[in-house]
Amino acid sequence: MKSRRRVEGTVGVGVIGVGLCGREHARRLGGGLPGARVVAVADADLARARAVAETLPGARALATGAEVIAAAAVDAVVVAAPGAAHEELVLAAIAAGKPVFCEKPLAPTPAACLRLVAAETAAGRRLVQVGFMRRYDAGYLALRRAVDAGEIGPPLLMHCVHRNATAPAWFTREMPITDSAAHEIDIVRWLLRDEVAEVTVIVPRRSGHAPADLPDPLVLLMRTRAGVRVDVEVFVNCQYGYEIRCEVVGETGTVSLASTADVLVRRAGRVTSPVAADWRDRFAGAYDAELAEWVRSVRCGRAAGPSCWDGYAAAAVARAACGALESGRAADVELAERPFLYE
Ligand code: ISE
Repeated sequence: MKSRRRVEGTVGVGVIGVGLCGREHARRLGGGLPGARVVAVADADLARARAVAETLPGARALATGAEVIAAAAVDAVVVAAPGAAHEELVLAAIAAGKPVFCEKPLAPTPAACLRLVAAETAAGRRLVQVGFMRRYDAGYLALRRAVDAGEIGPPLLMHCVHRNATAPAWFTREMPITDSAAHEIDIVRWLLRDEVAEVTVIVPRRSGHAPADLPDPLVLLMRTRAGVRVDVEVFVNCQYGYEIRCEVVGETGTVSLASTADVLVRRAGRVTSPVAADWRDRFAGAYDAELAEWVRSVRCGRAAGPSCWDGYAAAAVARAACGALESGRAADVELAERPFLYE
């Protein structure tokens, strides 16, 4: 294994892609997160890159992601461009020996993810952290600790709900799976320390608030290698807000995420509590924690958190689920052999 490259002092970060997600990462890294500062920003829309760079002292807008990766002041890279661009950018960062934080999905197909796994394996050290931020959420962490401690006995079932108020107009037929349920797929693997072996997709009557070509809501039914059954409701046009639920049923009890609202309001004969507007709101603490860990890992030269392999495994399950959506039948999930780097 090759020696690690540490970064002395403040990490100079280059952010590629400053749409919704990238802009949030840039804001966090450029303002207040200790040990990092944003030195370069790129976006397919140069005006947008310039506008974001202006809000970050010391950052400049560059025309392309390749320029960001090559810039001498850039020690590490955030890739938050659209998924189709990830492979090329992450490969370039690996080739330059620069650590990368890559938003999910790691790449659009399992084959593309495997090429990244191969490049990282050839480099001899982990350089990539994938943005599965839920692993840093206080609720999910507590849930995993309870399962690990045997508090509910061996897990048997898992029930998950993933609801968004509305999906963007560009949401494709597969995106409720590849973009939204991708988080639950990762959480199932991480929480149960197991792999998904089979997946089926059930499509109920379509909501009148969903576009005609979007199967919304839908339900993913997964079976893990150990035989745990997982159901995930994905409803990306639920209208009322952003809601995430998760319950693990074990042999002697259950453990679930508690409500994340801070207050209950009693008024005019009702008890109410607020619902998050979207994931930036619901998972704000998780985003802070994942980037803090990334910066720490860059400084000590050892990548941590969700790996390229995790990105690949999630993509493999999502691909099988997309097949199941079209066929209406259960699809097996085949995984490649896991390289030693990810043991
Ligand atoms: C979005 O891309 C995310 O990553 C959010 O966390 C998720 O809840 C949403 O459904 C996705 O579209």
